[in-house]
Amino acid sequence: MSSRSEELFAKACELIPGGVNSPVRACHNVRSTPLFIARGQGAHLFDLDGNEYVDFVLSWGPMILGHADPEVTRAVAEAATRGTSYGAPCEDEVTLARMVTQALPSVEMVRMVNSGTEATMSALRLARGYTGRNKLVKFVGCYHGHADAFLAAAGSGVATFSIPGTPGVPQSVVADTLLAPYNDLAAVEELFKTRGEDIAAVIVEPVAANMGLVLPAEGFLQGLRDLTSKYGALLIFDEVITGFRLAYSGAQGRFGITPDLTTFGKIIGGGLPVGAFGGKAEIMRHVAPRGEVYQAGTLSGNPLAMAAGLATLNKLQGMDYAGLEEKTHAFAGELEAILRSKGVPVQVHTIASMFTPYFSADPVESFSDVQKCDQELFTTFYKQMREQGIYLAPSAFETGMVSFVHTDEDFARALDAARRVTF
Ligand code: KE4
Repeated sequence: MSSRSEELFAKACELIPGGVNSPVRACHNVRSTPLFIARGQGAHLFDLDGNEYVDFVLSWGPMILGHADPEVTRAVAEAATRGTSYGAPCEDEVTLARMVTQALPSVEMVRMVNSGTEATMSALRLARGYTGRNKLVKFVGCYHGHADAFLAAAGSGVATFSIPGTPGVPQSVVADTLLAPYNDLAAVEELFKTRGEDIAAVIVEPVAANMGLVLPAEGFLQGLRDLTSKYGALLIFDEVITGFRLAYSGAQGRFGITPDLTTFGKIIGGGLPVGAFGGKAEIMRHVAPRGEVYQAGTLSGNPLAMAAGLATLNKLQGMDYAGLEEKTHAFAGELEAILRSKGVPVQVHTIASMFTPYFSADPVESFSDVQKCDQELFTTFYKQMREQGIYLAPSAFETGMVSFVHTDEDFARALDAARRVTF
C-alpha cells in the first residue's frame, strides 16, 4: 500500500515540475521519492503518514533553533495581526539591519532581499557596478543560488544532476564567469595574473557546503583576500549557510578575514524568505536609490520575515555555539567510527554544527575529490537511515545540519540507526 507521501507526490508531479518546488527535494540522487511533511517540532519532522524523523536537514539550514520555536512562532503570529506586507519601511527592517551590522563588523550597511539567490545576484551586480569590471571568479562545486552568472558549474542541485551549467543560460553570460577549483590558490593567482584588471569580484563559500562539507585549506581564504586587494577586485563571502551558523559572527568572525561584501540567507529569516547583502558603506552607497546600481523587491523587508529574523537572531545572541560544535563533533566522530567498523571507506567532515559523510578513504578537498566518492554507498546509507527515522539530506553534495534543540537522545537514535545499516 503506497504512503500518503507517494500518493501526493504522484499528484504533485502532474502540477509541479518534478513534483517539487526545488530540485534537490525530489531525492533523485538517492533513488527515492520525497516525504511530504505535515509538521515540524523542535529537531523532529512528521510526515503525512505520522512517521517521526530526527531532522538533520533543518530546511537546508534556516532552522538552527529547531522547528516551531516558541519565540519565533509568537513573533510571526503577532506580526501577522498587523498585516502581512506594507510595501513601505517598517521599524523591524532597521532593527534587523542594525543587528546584522553589529554581528559582523565588515557589514556597515545591508540591504534585505527575499532569498540567497537574490542576495548573491545583487552583490555581483554591485561589485560590477562599483569596479566597472565584468569578470567573476567562482569555485567549482560552490553554489551561490541559480542566477545565470553562477550556473557555470554550481555545486548544489545542478551538480547533483551533473549539469555543468544549464540550458537557458546564455554562453555570453557565463563567458564572464571564471572557474577555479576550491582550495586552489595557485589557480586563482593565475586568473588574476592573466585577467586581473577585468575581475570585479571573487565569490566564495568560506566553508563549502554545497559539495558536501569541504573546509578551506590553511591560508586559502587569506590568500583570496590578499589577491583581491592587490588587483582591486572585491572579495564576496557567500555566508548564506555559514552566516549565524559557523558562529554568531559568521565565517568571517571565526576565521578573522574581512570580505568587502557578504551575502546572507536561511538563518537570517528564521525560516521565512529573507536574504541580504551588505558590506562597506563606501561600496553599499552605490546601491539604488542612494547610488546608481539598481536593485529592488516588492517583499524585501517584509514585516513577517523581519519578525522571524529578529526573533531568531535575538535568541541566537545568547546561545552556546561552542557547546553545539562539541556535540556535533562528537556525533560526527562516533558516526565515522561506526561506519568504518562496517569495513566501508568513510570520513565524516565537520565544523561548527555541520557534517557530511564522504564514502572515500582519499582526501576530499575539492569538487573533483567529492565526485570520486562512492555515491552508491551514500544512497544505501541514506535509504536505511530514513527507513529508521533519521532524515538526512538526500544528496552527497549537501551538508547535514544540527540545531540547538537536538538532544542526546536524538544523536543516540541516529547512531543506533547507523549501527544497523548494512552495506
Ligand atoms: P536560496 O536562493 O536557495 O535561498 O539561496 C541560494 C544559496 C546561495 N548561497 C549558498 C551558499 C547556498 O547554499 C544557497 C542555497 N542552498 C541550497 C542547499 N544547499 C538550497 C536548497 C535548495 O536549492 O532547495
